[in-house]
Amino acid sequence: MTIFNDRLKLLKENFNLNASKKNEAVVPGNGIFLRYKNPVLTTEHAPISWRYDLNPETNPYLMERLGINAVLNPGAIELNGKFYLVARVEGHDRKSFFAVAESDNGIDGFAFWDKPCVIPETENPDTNVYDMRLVKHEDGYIYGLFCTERKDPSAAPGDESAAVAQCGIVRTKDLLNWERLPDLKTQSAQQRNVVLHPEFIEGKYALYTRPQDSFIEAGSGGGIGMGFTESMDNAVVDMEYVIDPKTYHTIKESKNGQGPAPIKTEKGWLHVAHGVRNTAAGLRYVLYCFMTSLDNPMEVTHRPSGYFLAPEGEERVGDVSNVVFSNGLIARDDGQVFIYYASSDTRCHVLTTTVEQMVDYVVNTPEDPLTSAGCVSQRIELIDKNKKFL
Ligand code: M1P
Repeated sequence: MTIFNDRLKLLKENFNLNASKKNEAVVPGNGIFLRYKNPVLTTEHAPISWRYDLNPETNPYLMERLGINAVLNPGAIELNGKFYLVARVEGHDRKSFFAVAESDNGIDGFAFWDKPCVIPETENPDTNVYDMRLVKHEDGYIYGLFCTERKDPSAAPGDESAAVAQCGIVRTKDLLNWERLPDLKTQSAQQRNVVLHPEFIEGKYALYTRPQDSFIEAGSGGGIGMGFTESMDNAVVDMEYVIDPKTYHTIKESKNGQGPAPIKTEKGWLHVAHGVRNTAAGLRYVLYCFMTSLDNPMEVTHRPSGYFLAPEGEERVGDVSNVVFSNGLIARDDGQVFIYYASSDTRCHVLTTTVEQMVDYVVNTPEDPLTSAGCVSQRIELIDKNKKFL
């Protein structure tokens, strides 16, 4: 009994210590956003009751029975002044599930609700679900679009890793009760990173998609697409129009994907997305931004060059190293912006900024000239303009 009691005391102390950790902005930052010292949500935030059998008779050593491997890629939403994340929680068993965590200030104090979300299944059960994008649509529902993964039925015998990724859809009013709708139907073999645009466009629901040929590779597909559906009760996109293609010798040369739903600003729809390139050390995921027109959300109006955020320091290491990925963002009425991102598929962080700063960054940062010579001229032009200020 003493092993059990001693361990339980230590586990509770550690949990409470982690839960009460205050966060701090890392100053001076880059003028675009502030990073924070601590991640906002990690495996350490998973309640003890999710991981341990707390009955001393059946678990005298107080062993961890159902471990949590990672807490990553959270969708985000503000409701009644509170910050909610719907995180992807991955068990030691490699399966992910969704769980809601809430905080009063969005930068620390995130606590998981008592139990993970119960997401109903369709007649074709999901093997794995992940990366939910939450959107308050003007139709009055909160939609959660996520990736549903199932074994590829055409996998060769012995191939136990080939999978088909498609877009699963749920809706809710309270993040507690989730109504499952049929999966999105598109012409693409694989779909990940599907995001609902928050407003109707010409009376239709608009979706950002990512047509892709195979599970990992974009292949001849790729790019951020846009498609339209009459209804979300049986969502069908017949045509996907690529609005932001992957591009040779850039941070999105292998593939890219829409992050959270875009923010509506006076200058246009402001997007945060991820771009991927391949290296000798594997894929490198960074975040980048772009803006689309308010009149025509399929038209990209601004493309600041390079990345907005790349993994730094300990963010560079984890289950899938050299990755930052974002599918959650909260833009408050007072102009403050909280961008949630995960590093290396392992833990969740926050960046804070404002709509004003983001718009300035996107509108006034020059575009990538796409060649070394072009980049040199661009930099010399900046240096020359700066001379009178030195
Ligand atoms: O491992 C990095 C990311 O890989 C996938 O993103 P994409 O579809 O753009 O390749 C997703 O599995 C994502 O969850 C993961 O973070």
